[in-house]
This record gives sequence, structure tokens and C-alpha cells, in this order.
Amino acid sequence: MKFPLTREQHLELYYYMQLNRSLEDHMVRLFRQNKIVGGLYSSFGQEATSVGTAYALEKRDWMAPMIRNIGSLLVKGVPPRSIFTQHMARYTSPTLGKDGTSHFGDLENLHIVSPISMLGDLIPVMTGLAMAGRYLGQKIVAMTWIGDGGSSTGAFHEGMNFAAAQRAPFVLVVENNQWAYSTPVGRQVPLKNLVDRAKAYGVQGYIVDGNDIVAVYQTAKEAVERCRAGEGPILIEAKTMRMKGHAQHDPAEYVPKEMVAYWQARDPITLYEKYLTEQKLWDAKTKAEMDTHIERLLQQEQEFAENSPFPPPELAEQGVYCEGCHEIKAKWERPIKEVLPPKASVKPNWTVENFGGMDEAAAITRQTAEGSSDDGARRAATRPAKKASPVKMAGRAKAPAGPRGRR
Ligand SMILES: Cc1ncc(C[n+]2csc(CCOP(=O)(O)OP(=O)(O)O)c2C)c(N)n1
Ligand SMILES: [Mg+2]
Repeated sequence: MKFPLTREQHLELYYYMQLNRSLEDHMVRLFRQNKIVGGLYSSFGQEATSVGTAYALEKRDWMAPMIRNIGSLLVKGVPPRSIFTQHMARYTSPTLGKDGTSHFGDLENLHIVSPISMLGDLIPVMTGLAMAGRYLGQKIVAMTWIGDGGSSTGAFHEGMNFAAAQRAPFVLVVENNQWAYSTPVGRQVPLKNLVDRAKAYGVQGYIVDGNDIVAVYQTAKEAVERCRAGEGPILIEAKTMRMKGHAQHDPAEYVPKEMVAYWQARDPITLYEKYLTEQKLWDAKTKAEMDTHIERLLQQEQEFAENSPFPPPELAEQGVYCEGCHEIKAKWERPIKEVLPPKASVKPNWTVENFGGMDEAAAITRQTAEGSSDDGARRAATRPAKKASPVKMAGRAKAPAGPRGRR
């Protein structure tokens, strides 16, 4: 599937990536001035993954960003001032100064679920959200992101199995940025490609060059639309690189210099600038205008944040405990009788075809053992009855020449 982008959309992708990077530059300066409360995490080098995946979502869709997804927040419509004020714990921030980093959501308008610090936990949450949307007939898709490290948590596996079993319209983006704190991915996962995790749950998997914004967008868009069409969850592995330390405190001296150089040559913004020029989608004047606009906007937004007050002390005890929320009654969209556990007289609307006994496994063994080695037969016997999900390659894996060569 191809999802053609207009010139405006191409430029918008640049705008969000550059806004993402410049906003974080501003915040690094604020951090050094001691104006950021708490940690500051960088998505430098990962902008294409954040922006390209979120850009595939529609307004009605839902997302739950993680700490390195400021780009996704911007695409979904969060103004930079919310990100500044939030990091600076100001009263004007989405959490009124109560929480830091990008730990905020917007359930009313933008359909953003707040991040959860416990890695992996957003997967079952967003699966539930996707199921709720389907139940309400909304045709929505839910998306969240997880790191290479987070893909080894129990919640990841439980959540993916849950999503797969429920065929939830849910897209999981695994941002393989090569590091989890100081642990390289090869030291904590015995897989070359994290997309292989998808096979374990019988779901579709895509692998994409996470630094190639158009490839990321095309892949994410296809995944989102297939989910919306009811094909069940999809896992996307985006290969990218965490170009800074885990957070500001970490100089990341454990990262080999050659590795940094390798990825520097694949900087997503530089590659995309080259692509836009080669495709004649912009010229130096357009770029300069966009960059000036971004800088001006960020200066205004930062000023707003710096001039905002800190929260009043009494706020600390407000909004902590339930304020009548337990009195809210469920609003049943279907007759309650219809959705409660089925009565004995209700026929199940599915049929059980595979009884799961050894007979079937033995049949597969017999079939495949003919002419193959014992080992092959044994492997075949453990193979699921249905074909394992195909893994699709997209992006630089196919187009080594970079964004230019993607089509
Ligand atoms: C369940 C859980 N275990 C440990 C942590 C502590 N922790 C926070 S970030 C992080 C590293 C995550 O690495 P990765 O998932 O690769 O994401 P990245 O930082 O590279 O974006 C860890 C271990 C946590 N937040 N939750
Ligand atoms: Mg990582």
C-alpha cells in the first residue's frame, strides 16, 4: 500500500521533526539554567520515528506517548508551551505543575493517554482502549511506543498476547534505539530483530528504518489502516539510535564512538532535508522561513512558561483522592443483559475447530517428517497450525541509499 503525501504534508513532516529537535534544544538550555524540574530525556536522533508514526493517526485515534515521544505530542496537537510548562512544573501546565517530563495526557480533546512510568504497562491499557473503541463502534486505532529494553518486560508480553487474542485495533511501535540505559540491545535480547517478537503472538510485524521519515510514515499508515479494517494488532520495529545519554545526567561514555559516527551519518533530519531538496519540494528560502517560524514560536512559548507561576501550595492536596468518581455509573451502550455472561441457552458465536490434542501435532510431524531430518520434523511439530505472520521489510532495509532511494 502507498499513501502519497502532498507537498504540504512533506513540509509538515519536516516542521514537526525540526520543532521536536529545537524544542528539546531549548529545554537543554533551561535544564542547564536549573529551570527544569526533574529529569530531561532526549529524543535526538529519534524524531522521525516519533513524528512519522503519530502522523499516521487520525484526530479520532488515540495514542499514549513515552518519554522520547515529544514529536508525537506535537503532531497530535499539543502546543510547545504545554511541554515547556510541564517540564518546568508551572501552574499553567497540563498537570498544573504537579508532574514533570511529558507525563500528561488529554482525554477530552486530543485523545492522549498519559505515559506510565512502568515500562510495558501502556500496552494492556491501550489494548483495552482499542477494545472499548471497537465496542462503541468508533473505528478508532490506539497506538503506543516501547523501547528495546521495555520490550523485555512481563507487561509487554502479557499485553501483546492480550491484544492479539482480542484482535484489538492496536499498533505498537518498538523503538529499537540500541540502548536501554547503558545496556546494548544485544546484551538483553537474543534476537537480531525485535520484530520477531510479533511472531510469538501471531500478529503482523513490520520492520522499518526509523530514521527515514517517509518510510516510517508509510509503514505506520499501512499498519493503522489495517488495524482500522479489523485485521488485529500490528507491531512495528523502528531501527534508530538514542544519540544522547539516557537523560541529561548521563554522558553515555559507554557508547562506542564509531557507533555514534555511524548513526550521525544517518541523522533523520539531515537525510530528510536532502530528500526534500532532491525532490524539489522546497528551496533554501522555504527552509529558512520554516526555521525562523519555529524559533520565533519556541521563544514565545518559552517566555510564556518562564513567566508562569508555580502552583499554590494548597494544590498539593487537591485532586489526589477520588472526588466522587466512584459514584459514576457505567453507561451501557448495549442492553445490560446482552453483555453480561451468556446464559446457558445462548449459543456461542464462535466454533471450536481445533481440539488441541497431540493427534494434530502428530499429524503435522508425520507430514513433515517424510524426507526431512528429525530435527526439522520436531520443529515443524511445534509450528502453529496457521502460518506464522509474515514480517514485512520497509525503509532502508530495502532502500540502502537513504530516503532518496525509498520509492
Ligand atoms: C518495568 C520497569 N522497569 C524498569 C524501569 C526503569 N527504567 C526506566 S527507562 C529504562 C530504560 C528503558 O530502555 P528502553 O526501553 O530501551 O527505552 P529508551 O530509554 O531507550 O527509550 C529503565 C530500565 C521502569 N521504568 N519500568
Ligand atoms: Mg532503548
